[in-house]
Amino acid sequence: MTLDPAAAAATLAQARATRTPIRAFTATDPVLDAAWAYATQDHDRAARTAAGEVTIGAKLGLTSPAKQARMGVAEPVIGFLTDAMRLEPGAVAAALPRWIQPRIEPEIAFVLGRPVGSRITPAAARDAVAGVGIAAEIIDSRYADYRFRFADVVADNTSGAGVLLGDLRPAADLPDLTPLRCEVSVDGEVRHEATGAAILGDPYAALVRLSHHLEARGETLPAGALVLAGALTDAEPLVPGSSYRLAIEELGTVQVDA
Ligand code: OOG
Ligand code: MG
Repeated sequence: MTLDPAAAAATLAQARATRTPIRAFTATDPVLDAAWAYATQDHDRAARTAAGEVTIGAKLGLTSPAKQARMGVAEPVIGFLTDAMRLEPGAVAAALPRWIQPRIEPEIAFVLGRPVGSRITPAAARDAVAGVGIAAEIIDSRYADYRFRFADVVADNTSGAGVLLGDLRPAADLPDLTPLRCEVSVDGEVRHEATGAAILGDPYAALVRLSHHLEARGETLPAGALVLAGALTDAEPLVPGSSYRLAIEELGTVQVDA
């Protein structure tokens, strides 16, 4: 019998609470599929909601070639964001002990201007966004050494751990996000570069993809919800004492001292 999603979610919650990484579920049960994975993620979300966390939006992951190649999973994944994941850049150093193996990665963030719950076109995706900005996502896989397959990482809420949001700009001011250059520096040295096109050819394509997911699940994100389109580049480990500068042309920077 396939592993019970509720049991898997409890195992992941325990790993998170005790900062003890676990082995990927697919290592012993290779047939675990997307339905199992999202069911497990839903249990995690229900437990967090019961504990008082509020869903504030959604995140896509593995939407860029850099991330897909590095993580060995070539299929985008979708997770949820809660208010407890929002962090100010100055709070990261103090938060480090709560994570297992945190990494930081540059993202394009959207704030919805209208609800999204059914399939939309790329043009409608642009129209649905009120604000666009840079975000730094902190990921923290609950699987040892980030070794996972598609079903594992979805079950683990796509490694979600924290979100730092930069300033927002009106989306109407930036109709084309594909040429915007992104740069990630660690201690003043450039480590990663990409452009907006790294995200599925166009960051708005991530919102289109999310709309398909929401429709299939009968879920709607309200106006004001936050959406992360997925990292443009590979992530960097958060090392205590190091400083990180994530910049996207026209969108600004997020600076973090770990
Ligand atoms: C999975 C999470 C991927 C992204 O932006 O690509 C992700 C991982 O890399 O552990 O959030
Ligand atoms: Mg990410």
